[in-house]
Amino acid sequence: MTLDVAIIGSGFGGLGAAIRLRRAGIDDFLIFERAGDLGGTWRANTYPGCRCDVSSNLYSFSFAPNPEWSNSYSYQPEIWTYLERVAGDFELVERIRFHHDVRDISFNPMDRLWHLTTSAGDVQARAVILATGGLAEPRLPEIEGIATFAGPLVHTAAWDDDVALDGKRVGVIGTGASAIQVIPEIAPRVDHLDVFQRTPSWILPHLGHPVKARTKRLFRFLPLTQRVSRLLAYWRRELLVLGFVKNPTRMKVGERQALEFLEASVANPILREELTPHYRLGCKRVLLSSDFYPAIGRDNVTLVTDPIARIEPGGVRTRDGVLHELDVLVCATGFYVTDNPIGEKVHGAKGVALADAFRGDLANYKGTSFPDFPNLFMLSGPNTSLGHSSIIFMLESQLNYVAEALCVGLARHALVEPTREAATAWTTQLREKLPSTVWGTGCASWYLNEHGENTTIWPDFTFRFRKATRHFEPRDHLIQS
Ligand code: N01
Repeated sequence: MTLDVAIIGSGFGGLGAAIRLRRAGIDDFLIFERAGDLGGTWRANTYPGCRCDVSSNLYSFSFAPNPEWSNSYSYQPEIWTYLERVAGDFELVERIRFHHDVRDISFNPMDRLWHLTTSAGDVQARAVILATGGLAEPRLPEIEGIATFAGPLVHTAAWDDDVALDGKRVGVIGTGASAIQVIPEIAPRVDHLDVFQRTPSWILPHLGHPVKARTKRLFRFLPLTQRVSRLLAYWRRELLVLGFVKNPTRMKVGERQALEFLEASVANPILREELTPHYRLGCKRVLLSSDFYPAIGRDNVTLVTDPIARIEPGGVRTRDGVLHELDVLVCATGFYVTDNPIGEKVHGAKGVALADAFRGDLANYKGTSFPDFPNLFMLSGPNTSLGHSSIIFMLESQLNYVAEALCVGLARHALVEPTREAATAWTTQLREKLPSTVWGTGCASWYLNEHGENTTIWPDFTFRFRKATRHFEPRDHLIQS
């Protein structure tokens, strides 16, 4: 089978790509999905409390508003349902090949096709859109003895509802975005909860609230009002760039707010000190939660700040020699981001692995395409994630460029790839800019690659990225017919 376009992944990126291709008149595509259902990260992350920290009106496709959001910041089940509805409305379900785990994607210069090896057969395509997402591969911590733990061990992104927590001694490793959502949900159910914190997070109160019936009615009957609400949310978030990027010392305003919130939430001064971050707000992702601090203050919850020495069959032993005895261990320890395994599976015209793009050794063009990877486009590619706003805005921006590039390539039976000069210019200007941003102020975060370079975050206003990707620039590309 030879397709015009193979799309890998059926989350926001893959579905958005399919819709954008159709709008551009490209209809010979299939979506390959390793799981048995669509939705990507919003299908996979089913841990209790999973919720988006960008408001619902902004965290949705611009072309598919949802007047029925029940909360101003949606929980995972509703976002997943939204994606299923979008896939149905745009007649995409029949284009998805479920249980197709893509194991290799290699370009063959002889037939000028991409050859895909999947768990359910091989496919060729003239073009490939990687929509596998940045937060797709759960990372278990590399802690000595982790495999010896005798009880159930679950990662938040591979939650197992069958693991009993009620009345058990449970440990959670991590205090990042997933941890601060799951901890308040499970703390009242368990006998005792040990929270293993390596680095405290900056936390601000969550502003989410149920959406009133009359607001939903308004959005339904006057769709413009929902667009205005989205626009306001968008611009409020763009203002954050003034601190994140332009002048990180401005983040002190947010730090004061967060410290006041901590002080109001946690009475015990020792616990408060343990929860106080000592790096610039924004350097790691800023978290929103109104129930994490109260959960940590519960009688059946212990914040463990002594570093973990190893994991043993009976629990977690910290460096002070204490064994924290556990029945269940929850790892809220994040994802392989800069070292996303998909990069090792994709090989371009010269046999080089795409993973090199993330290691910083290969220049990229607008976070989306790469020299020597003809007709291959990556959504959520290098430096297209956000610390301050909605990734959906970035995906839709990338797709404007991808759709125009594919129209040129497919119409002329041509191979399209960025020139080395254009890719180098793009990558260099970002590298020069990033060290002076908040993400370069000296904390360890998952935004940084193994060399300490930020290959994850877009360091500017998102409307600048929208402008940069609005059109395909022929002079920046090699077009080989
Ligand atoms: O992962 P994380 P996450 N020993 O990498 C700790 C999105 N998301 O799944 O900070 C001990 O943030 C690690 O400690 P440290 C969002 O983009 C969004 O929580 O490295 N601890 C940290 O505390 C988010 O940023 C939402 O010192 C270890 C935690 O584990 C991204 O997903 C909700 C350790 C990992 O935190 C990832 O979030 C959920 C070790 N060996 C996720 N290894 C919302 O929209 C790691 N840790 C709200």
